[in-house]
Amino acid sequence: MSHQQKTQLVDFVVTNVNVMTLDPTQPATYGLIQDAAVAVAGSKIAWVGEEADLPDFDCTHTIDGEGKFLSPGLIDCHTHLVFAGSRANEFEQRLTGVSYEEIARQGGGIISTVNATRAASEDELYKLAKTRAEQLMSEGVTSVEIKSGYGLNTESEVKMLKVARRVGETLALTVKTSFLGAHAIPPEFKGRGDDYIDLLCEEALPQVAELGLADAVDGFCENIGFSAEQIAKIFDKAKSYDLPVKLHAEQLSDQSGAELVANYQGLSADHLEYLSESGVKAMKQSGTVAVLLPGAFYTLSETKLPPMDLLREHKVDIAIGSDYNPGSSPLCSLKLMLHMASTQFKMTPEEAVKGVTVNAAKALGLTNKGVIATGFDADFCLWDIQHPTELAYTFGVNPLVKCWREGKLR
Ligand code: DI6
Ligand code: FE
Repeated sequence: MSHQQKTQLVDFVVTNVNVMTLDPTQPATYGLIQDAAVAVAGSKIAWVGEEADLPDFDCTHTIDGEGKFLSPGLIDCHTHLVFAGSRANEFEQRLTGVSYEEIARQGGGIISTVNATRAASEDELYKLAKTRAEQLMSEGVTSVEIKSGYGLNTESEVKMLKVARRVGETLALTVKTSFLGAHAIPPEFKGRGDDYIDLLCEEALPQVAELGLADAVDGFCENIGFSAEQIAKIFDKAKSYDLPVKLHAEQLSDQSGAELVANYQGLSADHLEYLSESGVKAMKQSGTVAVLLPGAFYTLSETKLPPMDLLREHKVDIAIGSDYNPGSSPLCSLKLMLHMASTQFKMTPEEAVKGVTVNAAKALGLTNKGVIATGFDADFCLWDIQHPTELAYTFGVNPLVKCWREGKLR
């Protein structure tokens, strides 16, 4: 065909692949299109469909997918990957029967990581965070959410968020940041939770917002964290800066955190082992995503499962995150979470894969990621697997062959 007749200029085409589009408009499981091709122009997907229908693009660069599987780039929508120090000692304590809550009440837990994180320089924190981000990337993660929450004063919260931003600026990784000042009461505010909330509302959050360091505002609504009333104050402040909210809710007990975050049209409610039916209904109404965190469930030897049947019955979107952190989920692998979502939460492998693609994108407000469809960002992974379910079925092998983020091979 002559040059004039060629249609659109694209940068490359991946041919001979089975594409797990995860596009809800595609009827097959995983939105699968077999014997497919994907064309990329700049940072965007220009076309996807059966290879037999591939338009005659003006393109010199073709990549043979060798019959392998292509999925959207994976999205880890809940991490605490900026921190210093280690909680190995607490791991040993918990193995002898001391609970996570007891350790927190004794001044360990989150506060132990706060002490180490406050003492670390921005460069030290960056080095630690970069290594962890690269570990996630090695298994196909192209977008990640990173929370603050181990600073617990204005200066150190700002430091953490700057580190998170720097991870996004220096690696081929999309980073969404969340301000989690309301993660725990710092030692200097012991017994004065309301005063600490005032500091967050009057000083820390305004500074973070003015510096543009947060994409969302998070909190820990729990007996060992903050009450729903205290969290509501932070959420009101977030609203005044037009920042979306999300919440660690119903992790250890039912505090009606899901209803609270739903009232604020929150992006997500996370953990949710103790979620009630009224919480589920509120989340459905507001379109708040249920982010389930099998790593924390597993590490804390939790036995109460999130209400999977209710979430399904009410058609709440379910996402899966690593919750990577030094206390309750020292597990730096989203692939492991796919496996655990299936084995522990009895999610189908397709539900689990949706949870780290299309639904994780929704949880982060990433409207142009999470599916392979025309116009979306060209974030995708080529996997050496024989069936899409292998992404959840295996662990300890890394079938990732190639990974593109916004049209560029990493
Ligand atoms: N719930 C969690 O699982 C993490 N934060 C939270 O509110 C744990 C954070 C930690 O233990 O360091
Ligand atoms: Fe968390």
